[in-house]
Order: sequence, then structure tokens, then C-alpha cells
Amino acid sequence: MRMLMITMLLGLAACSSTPADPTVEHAWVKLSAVQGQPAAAYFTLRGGAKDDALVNVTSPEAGSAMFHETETKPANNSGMGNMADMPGMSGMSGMSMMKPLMKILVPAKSKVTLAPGGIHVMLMDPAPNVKAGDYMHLTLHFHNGVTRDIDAKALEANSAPPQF
Ligand SMILES: [Cu+2]
Repeated sequence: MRMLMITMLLGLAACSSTPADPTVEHAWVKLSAVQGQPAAAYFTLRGGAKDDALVNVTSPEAGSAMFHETETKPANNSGMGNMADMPGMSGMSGMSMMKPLMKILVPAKSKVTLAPGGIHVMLMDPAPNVKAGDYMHLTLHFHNGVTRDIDAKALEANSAPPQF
């Protein structure tokens, strides 16, 4: 009888626990308007049982990946130039800078959303045969050792984020 109760309790605990490692969902890619220029990848990360961090993204359809955080400041702050006039930056008011990040922190049980105007993955040297509507295969590498493979649909440069 005692044995049976322990088994039942363990079963319950297993059902309600978060996955041990981070998971990823809602991935998509925004292509550059200019072929050969970096594409940007976006997705939602769900933290696992422990704090972790996304440390690299690899893809057979891209040369390398960098993590960036876009910071937009009011238009009349003096500074180092306005990226609103650059291709792919149209529609952004004010001054927009891309700050490099070494990694993307994924705290335990957190939800981290990558989106235009915020944190994103720059996919450098995208393969020239990747067109809007194609899927790019991304492998996400986490600090604690797990990897996650996802297929992210590539959209045109002026696309709004897809509804998931
Ligand atoms: Cu960027």
C-alpha cells in the first residue's frame, strides 16, 4: 500500500513539471530586401527547469548567426546617424541601433520573445536560393548543452509578423 502511494505521487509530480530544458516555438525569418544581406530570425523561447541561455544558432542555409537587440531612441537625440533611411529599416521613427548580445538569457520558466524592434538573430550570408515561403532549418544551441531544431518560414522584408 505504501509503495503504491509513492508511485502515485511520483506520477503526479512528473505530469506537472516544466520541461527540463528550454523549448522554442513560433519561429519565422524575415529576409532582407537586398539579396545577400543578413536575414533576421524570430521565435519564442520557453525556459526550462533551470536558468539557461541561447549561445548560438546554426543553419545549413546561413553562414553564421549573431544576436542583436534593436534600441530605438527619439528622433531628435543627436547621435551617430539615422538608420530609418536604410533598406529594411523603413517605418521606424527615430534612431535605431543594433546592440550585439553575446547570448540570449532564458531564465527558468520564463518566456522570451524575439520580435522586430527588439531581440533578434541576424543570419549572416543567407543562401541565395532561399526565397519567401521557404523554410530555413535552424539549430538552437543552449549553454546547458541541449539543442533544438526548428523550421522557420522565410517571409519578405516588408512582412508583418505572422499570427501564430
Ligand atoms: Cu540585427
